Amino acid sequence: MTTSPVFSPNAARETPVISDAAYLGSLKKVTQYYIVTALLALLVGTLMGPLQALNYGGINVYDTPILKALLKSYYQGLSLHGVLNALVFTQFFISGWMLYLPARDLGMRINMKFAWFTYILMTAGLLVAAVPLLTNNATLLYTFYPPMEGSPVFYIGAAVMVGSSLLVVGQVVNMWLRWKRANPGRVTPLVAFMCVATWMMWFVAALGIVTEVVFLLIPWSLGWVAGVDPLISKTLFWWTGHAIVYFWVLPAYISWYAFLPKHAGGRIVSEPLARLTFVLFLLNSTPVGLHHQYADPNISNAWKTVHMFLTFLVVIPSLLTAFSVAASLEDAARARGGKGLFGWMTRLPWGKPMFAAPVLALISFILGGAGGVVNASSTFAPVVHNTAWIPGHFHITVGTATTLTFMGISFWLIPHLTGKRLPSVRLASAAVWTWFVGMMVFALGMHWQGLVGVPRRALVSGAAQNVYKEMPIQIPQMLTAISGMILLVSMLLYFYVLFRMLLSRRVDDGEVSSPIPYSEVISPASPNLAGASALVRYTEPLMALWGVALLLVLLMYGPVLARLFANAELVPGWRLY
Ligand code: HAS
Ligand code: CU1
Repeated sequence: MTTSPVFSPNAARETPVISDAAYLGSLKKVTQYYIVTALLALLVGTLMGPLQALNYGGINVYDTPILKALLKSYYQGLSLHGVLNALVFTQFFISGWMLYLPARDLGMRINMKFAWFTYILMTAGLLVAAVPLLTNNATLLYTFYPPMEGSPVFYIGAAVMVGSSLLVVGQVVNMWLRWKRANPGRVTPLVAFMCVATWMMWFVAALGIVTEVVFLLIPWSLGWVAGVDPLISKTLFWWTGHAIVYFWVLPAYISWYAFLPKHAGGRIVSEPLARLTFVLFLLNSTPVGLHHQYADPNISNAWKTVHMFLTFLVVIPSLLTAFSVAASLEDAARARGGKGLFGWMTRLPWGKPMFAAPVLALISFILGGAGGVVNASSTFAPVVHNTAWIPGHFHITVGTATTLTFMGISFWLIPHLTGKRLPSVRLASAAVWTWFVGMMVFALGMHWQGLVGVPRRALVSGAAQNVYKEMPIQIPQMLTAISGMILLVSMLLYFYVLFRMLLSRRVDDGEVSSPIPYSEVISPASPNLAGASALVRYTEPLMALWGVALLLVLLMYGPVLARLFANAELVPGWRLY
């Protein structure tokens, strides 16, 4: 007698097989190009990091002869650091990650010519923007607020780079719609669902910055119009600028929900809940940007307050994630015999870098998220706004929650894509733990200095800055300087492991030796809409939800921008560098 395997809805998803080896190879190659370009940007960007940390440690290295030859100023170093890490590293990594995942999850063919074209266009935009950045013609920091003016080449390159990401949106949404047509009545698999929702959110978010750069900054920097209204530009910037932080962190959420349970040895708690989280982010990520502008004139307090409450609402999907991912971890630990209220945590595989990286990232995000709620509260905001507290906040959100998770992903994704092997688990682990410790110490030093009143984006270590010598900041300054050195060690370890891996010999095709780490599920979504719960049915129509997201942001920004346009005042540009 033979028994056929029983299909279990709780089983881990099997990646649909792609039999066309040439196509699969090309898909993997383009993904690898995105990821490696991203990591090269991270390498250059993070090299600048210790310089900024030393500045906030009271040590001015920008005056040393070597740096003077390479960088014109502290501000050029800071601009490179911010643009390369926050804008370039993230966008390239995410474009590769969230193109590859849905293509594999849905088993759909994508047009590889278009995929390569998009990669090349994005890279061309980056290279064009890099020229003025490196030659001190776009020392504008990563927010490039006008009336500070840079070379038009910078704005054009940046527009091409960001615009290319919208082509990826088109390609992924198109692939999903084709899958829907081929599979009527089916529920979109979770990973693809999360990717599509994130790309849709990014499209709604990107409209602000694209409008700003294409219609305001490029014509102005080319001298076609007399001036620019700084407040309109800044408002369009933060339309995108808040939601971009979710564009950076949701790809990490995807790995926390879908893959971390597997690394831990546990299960996804609930697919319907994960879908709800992503729909809440799709709807609510963008209409909150005024929490960056509490101090700005000509925006009414009423609208600032509305955006504040909407910000508090967008915390909810992060809290859902916190509870659900913590439950996955507890499930894993108890399955390995973990006991007690907290004792189970000792049973988690802390020595495994693919596990430790995302979990340490999550731990840092508890503090980063709590700090975010402080920033968003209009009563606290005046205390922390524009102080060193803010870089403290974003180094434990994008700098750790996102970056450390992406490092962890690279330890399995690069072997998966290239068929090579992670050369050293110990060194990879050391990189992960030192990144976590370095960032926690950095965040402590910077939050502390911010509370004392040290401003952000200032050459506080400069010889003329005597005022800081009087402040009680010796201890946090010391912590900040030390953290920069810990992070330098971490970076060297990480890139050593990465390059050794990339330069090693290919062993196989990576499909079996390093598969996509799908996890088992405790509470799965039914594969068919007919049998699915209400939560699954209401979250499935992403096209309609996309429309609602767009409408919401128009409602929450329309009146604010209308008033700004009615009072527009064009001012000429400045070059302060
Ligand atoms: Fe923020 C400024 C508010 C999240 C990044 N933010 C910034 C800037 C950046 C940034 C780059 O309201 C600087 C911009 C500039 O240059 O001016 N932020 C928030 C709020 C959230 C938030 C309310 N931020 C992020 C994320 C970022 C990011 C995510 C990047 C990825 N932020 C602000 C505000 C400002 C701001 C103001 C302007 C400040 C000013 O004055 O200029 C929320 O989304 C946070 C919600 C998150 C949580 C945490 C949930 C915890 C989780 C972890 C669970 C842990 C587990 C591990 C499961 C509530 C999910 C357990 C472990 C075991 C071992 C068991
Ligand atoms: Cu924000």
